[in-house]
Amino acid sequence: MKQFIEYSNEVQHAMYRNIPIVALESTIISHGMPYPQNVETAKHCEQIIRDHGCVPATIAILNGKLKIGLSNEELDYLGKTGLKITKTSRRDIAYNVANKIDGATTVSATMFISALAGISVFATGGIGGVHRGAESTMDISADLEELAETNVIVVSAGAKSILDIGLTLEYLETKGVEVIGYQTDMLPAFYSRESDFKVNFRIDTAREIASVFQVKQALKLRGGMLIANPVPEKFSMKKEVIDEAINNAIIEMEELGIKGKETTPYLLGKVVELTKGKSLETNIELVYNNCKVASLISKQLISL
Ligand code: PSU
Ligand code: MN
Repeated sequence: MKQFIEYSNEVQHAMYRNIPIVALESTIISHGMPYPQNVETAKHCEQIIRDHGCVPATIAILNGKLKIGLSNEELDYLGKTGLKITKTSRRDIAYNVANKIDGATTVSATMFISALAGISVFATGGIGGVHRGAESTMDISADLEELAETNVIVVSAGAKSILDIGLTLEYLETKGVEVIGYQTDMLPAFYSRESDFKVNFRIDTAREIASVFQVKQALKLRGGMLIANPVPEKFSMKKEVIDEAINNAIIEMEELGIKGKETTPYLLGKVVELTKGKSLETNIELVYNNCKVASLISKQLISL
């Protein structure tokens, strides 16, 4: 196993010293945001995690290695290469490593690699889920299966309405994944603080989240936990505004015949365009907020 993994010095040091670590994904950099905001956001996420007394571990596949913790140059490379780098979910990992194909890792691949490295907390923006129309397309993100399999806490801002939020929750229920609202009863809808759906459990402190995770591990209840952390009020978008942009983006996507792994990046980009950049600002702020909450949870896990 060791031959495949490469740690940054900062992460390695944190592991020796038992300093809490927070994992970060890299598809959000290459496919989730435009350059240069993607690189600025990635670097600032790392800084927020450090400011909270933790160490960031941004994960990607570079030169045939599963990299845990990236340099600023590597973050620049991912951001500048953008859509040209391979979006890597669980199914792509072995092929990319064997063929030394660089890959930006999605939530599923990042969870898998985090668990290999013994990292239990991961901050992202939004997870993939059951897409609208999945009854006929079967487009269901590998992120959901990963949550069912892999013991990592994922801090997200809920599910966005490019997905079918109701079906996504049903899928997670079937797979035994608990959806926990951090200081909220309602599932946030990514760009806005509320959706029409409730979370399974509301938990108000990082300590209680950490203790539920600890019990889950002690019971050998396999699988991750999804923490839904609403975007701060100040940056929340009006539901009507964002829903209209998403509906229009989906219509254009269908006209263009875009499918499969291109779906999520296309919709995110189109929504930024249709909202004249407002959705990007909200996206960036909600990721920062998730980095903060993930840091609080990671610290509690170490002290329990
Ligand atoms: N949602 C976002 N930004 C992102 C993604 C989702 O707001 O960058 C990325 C994540 O990496 C997620 C992936 O794991 O898209 C899901 O892709 P798919 O729907 O193809 O499984
Ligand atoms: Mn998909």
